[in-house]
Amino acid sequence: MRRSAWFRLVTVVALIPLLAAACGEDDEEADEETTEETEAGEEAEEEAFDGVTLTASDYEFDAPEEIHASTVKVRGVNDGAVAHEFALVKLGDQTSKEFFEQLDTLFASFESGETAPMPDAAFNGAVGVSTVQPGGDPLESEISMSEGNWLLFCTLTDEETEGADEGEGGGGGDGEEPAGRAQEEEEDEGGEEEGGEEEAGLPPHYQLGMFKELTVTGDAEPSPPSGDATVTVVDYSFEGLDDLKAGTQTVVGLNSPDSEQVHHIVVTDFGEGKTDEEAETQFGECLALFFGGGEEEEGGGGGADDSAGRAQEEEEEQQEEGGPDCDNPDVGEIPLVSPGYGVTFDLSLESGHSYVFACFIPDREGGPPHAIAHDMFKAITIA
Ligand SMILES: [Cu+2]
Repeated sequence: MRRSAWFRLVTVVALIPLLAAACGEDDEEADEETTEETEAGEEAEEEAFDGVTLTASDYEFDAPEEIHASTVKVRGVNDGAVAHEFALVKLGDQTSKEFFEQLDTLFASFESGETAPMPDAAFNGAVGVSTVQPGGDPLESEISMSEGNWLLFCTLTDEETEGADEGEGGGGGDGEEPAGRAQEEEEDEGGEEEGGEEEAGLPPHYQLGMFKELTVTGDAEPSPPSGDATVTVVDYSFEGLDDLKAGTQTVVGLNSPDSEQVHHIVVTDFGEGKTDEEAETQFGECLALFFGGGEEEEGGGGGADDSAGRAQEEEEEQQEEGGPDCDNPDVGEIPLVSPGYGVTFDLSLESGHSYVFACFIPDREGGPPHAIAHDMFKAITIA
């Protein structure tokens, strides 16, 4: 599971089954290998890496105080016992305290169903490195930065650690486990609505002091990183998907300087034998299933609860009737990226599979995610 609260921060709880993450066999094997490698050759690896290493532990960051960049190679290393992410924003005029107050307000707003405005700093500059599980393979990425004061922080709670809330976390694709997950999520949501005895008590790691201010020197403007292909997001569409190929590639996720909104990318594998149109239709049906077309009405107490329960019942019914299959693995993601900034991520695509690229971030003033409000999703079928 490689979801992150900073990316997901705007993703309504009910949508989580759609994003059921791919912590499949490949990932697990990779993690195991890495653990061995790490034990064997950690020193050598670190010397070979010519970028900036950001090291997370429970609950703090070790990172250089100063970075010179307009693009910089970063590596996120997790030395902790729980999962961490490496979110970065440019503070600009804000203090970190002001930023975190806005972030607290935003997180609290998900409980009410009325999404608060996005924090101002997210529009000055936002990039990052995804979640790294404890003992997991360090993630490397080339990211855009620009001159100024930046903040490195983690918004995950301890429950984002693999196995913390979902046993083996298989994601192999068979139907049983995702249904169990959906049930869990529903119960969690119910718990929060009714007084929140469980996870409502788990603080995001930045509230435990897991943040660090960094000074970035260099150019005033960010430069795009380079990779094998570039997927450009611009309010509110995806460009460049035709350049993606079967196999593993380094993809630049770039938010166009022409955008006014922040975006992210979540890539979901819709399997074999579909056309782009069929995959998009299925994705749209899943969105409708989870959001019920009534996201504005979900604010009122039991309303969200009922609607989540109803969505799940509908999903089960539809699956029995051959309706949309919404348990599709998430195979790639980039964090929140502000206009003009980019990050690279590794993406492995299979020939014949259809993949849907989507954005779940809301507009600056709040509101539903772009996938809902602006149909910000697009499918590509790999030759
Ligand atoms: Cu978006």
